[in-house]
Amino acid sequence: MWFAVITLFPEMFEAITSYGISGRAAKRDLVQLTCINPRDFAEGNYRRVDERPFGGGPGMVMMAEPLAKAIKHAKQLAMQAGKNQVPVVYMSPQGKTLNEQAVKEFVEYDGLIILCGRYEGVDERLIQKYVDQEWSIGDYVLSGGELPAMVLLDSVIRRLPDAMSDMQSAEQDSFVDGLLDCPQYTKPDCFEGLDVPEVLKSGHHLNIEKWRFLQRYQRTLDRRPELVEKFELTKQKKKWLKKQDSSES
Ligand code: 4FD
Repeated sequence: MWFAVITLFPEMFEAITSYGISGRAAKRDLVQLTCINPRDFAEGNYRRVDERPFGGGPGMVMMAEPLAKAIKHAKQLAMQAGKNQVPVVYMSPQGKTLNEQAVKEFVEYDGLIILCGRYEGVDERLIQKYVDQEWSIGDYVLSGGELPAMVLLDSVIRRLPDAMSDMQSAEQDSFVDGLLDCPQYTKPDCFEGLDVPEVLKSGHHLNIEKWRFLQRYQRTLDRRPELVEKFELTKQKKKWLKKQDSSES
């Protein structure tokens, strides 16, 4: 998948291109990521990209002109790379909140152009003319759109076909089927007086599957009850839950 990121701080994206699953995907050319610095498209000796807001008030606003030129350049690069479906995505606290379903839908595009704002955001007219989608990573404010862009990139890249080994597998993650993940254990058998649950060492695959499902279901009920309401139970899972209920009382 092809990505262009419009950012005043291109070096930050080495976090994506150099490390972990996303770094490996970039090295294997499953991911092509280009950063475009709007400062390279700014005019004058000082190459300013920010200005004081009309109407006054604190902080600065990113100017439309250098961002428009940067986005046009990104679209040219996308075309040269043979990428047709490449929406412009703006990371902002005013956007729709990202979730696993939205991430799944991003994976279907040929590429993304991701716009990172700094200061108090960008001139609204740039958004009107050039932005296709506005997304947020949650209800809090950061100093720039770069970290949110990296969150989006990581979540999309790990879902690309072949980005993860069969052992890792995005299919198994929390949220993918709507429930939270189960507890995980590894060596040693006993850590500071806490034992690994016996069933996980039994080698009985059906019992392990049952235990893991009941753990996930209980955790989700405790921590995120609103997620359980949307979860569709299979016959097997209904049976497991019923048995548990009757053995408790
Ligand atoms: N919650 C998010 C995105 C960006 C950001 C910015 C307007 C501020 C948080 C546009 C105001 C961008 C988020 C930069 N903070 N800060 O996804």
